[in-house]
Amino acid sequence: KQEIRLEDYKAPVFTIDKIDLTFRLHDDHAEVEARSLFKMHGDAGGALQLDGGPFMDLLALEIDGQPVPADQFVKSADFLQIRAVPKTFELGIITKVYPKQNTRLEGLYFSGGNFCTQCEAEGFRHITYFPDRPDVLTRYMVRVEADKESCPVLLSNGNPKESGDLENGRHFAVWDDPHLKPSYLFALVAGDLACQSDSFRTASGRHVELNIFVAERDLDKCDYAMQSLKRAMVWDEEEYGLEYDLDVYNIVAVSDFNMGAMENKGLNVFNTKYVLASPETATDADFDHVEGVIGHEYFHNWTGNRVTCRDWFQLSLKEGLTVFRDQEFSSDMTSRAVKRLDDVRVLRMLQYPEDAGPLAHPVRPEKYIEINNFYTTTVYNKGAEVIRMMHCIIGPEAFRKGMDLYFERHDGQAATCEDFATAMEDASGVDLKQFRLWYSQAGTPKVVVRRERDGEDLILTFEQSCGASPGQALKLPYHMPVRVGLIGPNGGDVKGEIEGDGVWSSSECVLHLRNARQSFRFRNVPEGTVPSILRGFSAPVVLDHDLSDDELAFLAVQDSDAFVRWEASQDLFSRHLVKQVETNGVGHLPELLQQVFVGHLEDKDTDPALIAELLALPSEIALGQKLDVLMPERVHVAREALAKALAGASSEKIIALYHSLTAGHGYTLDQSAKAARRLRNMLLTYIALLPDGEAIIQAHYAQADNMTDCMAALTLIAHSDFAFRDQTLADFYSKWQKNDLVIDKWFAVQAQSKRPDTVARVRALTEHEAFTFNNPNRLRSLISTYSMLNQVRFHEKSGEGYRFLGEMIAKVDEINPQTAARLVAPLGRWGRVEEPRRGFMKDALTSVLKAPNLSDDVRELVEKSLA
Ligand code: B3K
Ligand code: ZN
Repeated sequence: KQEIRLEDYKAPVFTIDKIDLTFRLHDDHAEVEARSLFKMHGDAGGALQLDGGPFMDLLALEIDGQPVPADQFVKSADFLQIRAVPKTFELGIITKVYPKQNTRLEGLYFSGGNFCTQCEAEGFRHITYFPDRPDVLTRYMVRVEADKESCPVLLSNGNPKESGDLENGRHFAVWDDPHLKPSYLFALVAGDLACQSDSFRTASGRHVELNIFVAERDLDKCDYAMQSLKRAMVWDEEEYGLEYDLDVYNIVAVSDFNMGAMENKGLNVFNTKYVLASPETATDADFDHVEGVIGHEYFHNWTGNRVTCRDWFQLSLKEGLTVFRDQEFSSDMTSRAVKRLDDVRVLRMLQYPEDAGPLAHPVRPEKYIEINNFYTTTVYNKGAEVIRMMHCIIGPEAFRKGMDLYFERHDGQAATCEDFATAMEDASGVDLKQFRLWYSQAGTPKVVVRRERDGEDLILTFEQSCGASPGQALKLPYHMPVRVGLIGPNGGDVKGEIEGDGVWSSSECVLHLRNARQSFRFRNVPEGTVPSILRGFSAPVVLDHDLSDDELAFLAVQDSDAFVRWEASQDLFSRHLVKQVETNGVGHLPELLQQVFVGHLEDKDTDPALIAELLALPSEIALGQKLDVLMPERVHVAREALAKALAGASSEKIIALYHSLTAGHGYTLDQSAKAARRLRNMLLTYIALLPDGEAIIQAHYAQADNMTDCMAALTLIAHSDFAFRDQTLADFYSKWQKNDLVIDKWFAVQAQSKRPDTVARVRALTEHEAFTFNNPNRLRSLISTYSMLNQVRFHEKSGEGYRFLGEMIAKVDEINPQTAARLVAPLGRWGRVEEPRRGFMKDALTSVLKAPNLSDDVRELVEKSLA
């Protein structure tokens, strides 16, 4: 497959006024008739090339009702070219496809007894021949015909127009989407689905029918998704003045799905994981994810659908922006401070390694071989940080004006990241020329800040740099917003006076860092004041500061900014742990760490959910990132030792707080009940390290009346040597074996276990009766959890973890290339480890390349990972 380049972009030479699609669905195949009205512009030379795929048959090809003679067109595995077409014409195509044989889950496929589609990014070309690119927008009218008994529900985009019975027990439905859309937003669903309905009245009075379609047995698990949808609809009206624009909003949950969900116009298709939730089967984190993803897909209706992308290089235009919108929505629905920590943690755990490794690419990539490989954490999560920085730089009011201007200019169009930045610039009057480097340069910038006293003044000097990444040796300095506060000697924000580029609000200021080296002078700063730097994680960078341990301990307790408070605690723990790892020591527990830890335990004024995070030690992955060479075993041992020492030193306080949170807490989904569970389950991780921990964990498991508490205990049990370990896992399995999403958790806890036998157990689990290579959720729950989240057990010195992953990639690739490609990244991190691990990782990659019929998806990532 050929590399596609941003610089080669050419606008289409035609428009399509409308397309009429008829789907005749049958048990073992589907026939698709497409009639499109083409208008050619200028002199295109008379030829027309359409995208296609290798898995469909062409049954008929007509222009204005006349068959196109065989010598007048060429068909290959991925396109159809008609030699000469008139200026305007109706193109008629009939194709035949095989949904039940489609294990790639792209195009039209069959999942859990239902037909469904996935067209982003390039799935529509596997349904019919079409210019399958996001800048070709047209009007869709879709007729679906199927057997009435097996497929009572027939859905497509837009509004329902007509339906009725046909001969032979068949029936049909016609759907009309009045909004122009690109082919990637097309969707069809047909099957035997139950439905939960509700309704919504928009601010301007439009009545919208809301439906969530699921398997009959899951009908009792849709409430939270429905409530989340209505909350998202209200939020977008209030925050952005954006209303829904059709008469119906349909959501369908399917169990075999390559990603989280898909924002098809008026017909979102969701992974069941992000729709189904009940207290017995879903954790609090699952509920939050349902709300976030429901919001995300809903917000795409404007940022993605009404304004779409000109080409796939602009993917972050819709994804970065929509992630930013869903993060803000969740912040408003839950706790802003804790949500920010969760998002920063995800960014550092997933995006930073990507940005530092062989697969690094800019938020707006410049070339790709397989576009599905670019639905990355860089495009999504770093893309959201880019939007967040613009929001910080120009301020919330100008940002809202910029959004209005963006919709005013580009509604109904396919736009670019440049268009978005220009709208923000025009609305705010702020020059974002230098800021645009965030779109084009890859890599995580490093910012070093040093302090200096000059009489009464404090001077902060910042130095920014960014290491080389593939194809980009040298980087220019970024424009980054650095939120800074000053914490006075007695705690509390000090209002400062600043010289140069930065304005104080009540308690802080935003410094605009633009140069490689830049100083800021703060006037009349009292002795003993500690700067609070990068509040709210205002720029996605790695920060290096010169604060002492005592100053970190001070900020960990006193800072009014939750992010800096948390970060100071984490830094304090990390400093100690990195020293332990580097010296291979398991030293005593430093007094200061214990004091800070106890301070958090005794803090009665802070949200318990935030306390839980303040008490958490940095993850093994986060610690690994702080080392020049990853030493996975030492990291694991040092972290366990510190946790054990902290637990031991405060055991009574921990157990008392744990029990105080148990009392009087019936299960609810209120923020306060969720926060209490979060803290209580964090305390349980320390209790697990105490001599009498076993009994408490066993009781916690036995008494759990919800999945959050149940999983908290089961995770610890899966790590342990407790005598009841195997029996508990077996009981859990038999209790939940009919619930796929819960069984995914059962696989995941075992994949996360730090026990030395984990790699062998994970391998054995691939032979388990409940394991299947055909379901992406199941693959991720076992294989991705193991290879991405279990650092110490994946990096077994024997190389067994790497070999296992290599074998799995090759095996999954035969079934589902997109999902196989998503397993590759951990093997590309060989630059972080020493021999013999390094060689074993490269061997595993090389062995994947030897697989027969390797997909372009996997090949692209493996080759880049080896480079
Ligand atoms: N836009 C889809 C992602 C499609 C991925 C195709 N490989 C989901 C989302 O971001 O909302
Ligand atoms: Zn999205």
